[in-house]
Amino acid sequence: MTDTQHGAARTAAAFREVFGNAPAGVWAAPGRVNLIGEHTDYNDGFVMPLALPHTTIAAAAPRTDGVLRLHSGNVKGGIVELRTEGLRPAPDGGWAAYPAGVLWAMREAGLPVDGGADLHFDSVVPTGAGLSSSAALEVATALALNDLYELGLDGQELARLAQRAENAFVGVPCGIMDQTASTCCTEGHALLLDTRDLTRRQVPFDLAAAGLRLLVVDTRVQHELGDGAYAERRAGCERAARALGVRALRDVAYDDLAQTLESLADEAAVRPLVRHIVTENRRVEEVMARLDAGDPRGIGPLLTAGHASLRDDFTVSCAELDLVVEAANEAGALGARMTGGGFGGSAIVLVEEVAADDVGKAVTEAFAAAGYAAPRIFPAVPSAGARRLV
Ligand code: GAF
Repeated sequence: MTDTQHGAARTAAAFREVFGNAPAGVWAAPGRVNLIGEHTDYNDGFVMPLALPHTTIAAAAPRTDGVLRLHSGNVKGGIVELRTEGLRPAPDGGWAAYPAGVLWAMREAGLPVDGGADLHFDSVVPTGAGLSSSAALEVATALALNDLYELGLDGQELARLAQRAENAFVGVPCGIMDQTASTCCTEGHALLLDTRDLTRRQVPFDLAAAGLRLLVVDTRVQHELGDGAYAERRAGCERAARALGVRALRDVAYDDLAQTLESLADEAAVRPLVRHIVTENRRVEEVMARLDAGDPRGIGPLLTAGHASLRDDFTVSCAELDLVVEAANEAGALGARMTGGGFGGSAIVLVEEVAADDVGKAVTEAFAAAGYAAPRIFPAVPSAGARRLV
């Protein structure tokens, strides 16, 4: 039995214990890291995430009485019981707001899910680590309801509903990257997504074959997207787009950047935000070009440049993330950057496979010397997107 099969059996058994009957099915949805293209997804730009092997597993059964019962193996507090008709967006709804929000978004879209469901979740996606545990929980729910109610929605449609749940029900103004990564990534690939028209390209990303490894370094600094700083960056980008008379910052041409920044005389505060988004979209294109040219090592400096831009222009890094990048590069990494929303969470480090242990050790030592708690380090193996297990 594989780990995932074990996980499915365990989650199904837990469902039986909690709800007293067998689930109708078991589904898994992964967390992600983003290779490049950060904070571009709410600017109609480009992103390139890959799914992690870490998943949230949902065991579920349909109901007919309009009740939604939610239970998590990761959270104390027992069963959360709600009425599907009574669901209303409410701040501070706790973990249950994510799955409840998905059912709410489906009802809002006119989908026939009124009967409700019983859902039990088990997750190994680290929470608060910038690895999209929220999206994994939403997508596992969406996939389960899609099958239980035979809705026939595809991965992108489910991702949109999951994003709507997070935006309108949970109250986090995130973009579409994390939910799409969870539904649409495939094993051995990074996913190039144009967040304007949602066209996707699966980009082969076989690091092991190239003798490389991508490390995730979880700083264990808890990141919290709902705390306002993310919304502030998003509002700043939207203000800049309005001031420039473009639909979104994606429409600012890289070659016109200097002129564009100059034209923002009355909005000097948003200049660095514009510079980050425009140069970051360019870096996604350059990473793509290097990978297409069979030069995965060549993406290293682009990752590090992306980090500098997030640190200095977008100001969403923190001391611990900066230290990962600095220590890893000093120890011989090919490149490194924070990944995800920032303000804590995780960084990714591209290394030669033979140097991976030494680089990891150097980062851990640098953390100890700075008086930080030891980071958690593991390889990011490009894995499958959300799927039915049983
Ligand atoms: C978070 C958000 F949820 C994403 O939509 C994206 O904006 C990311 O931060 C930054 O690239 O993960």
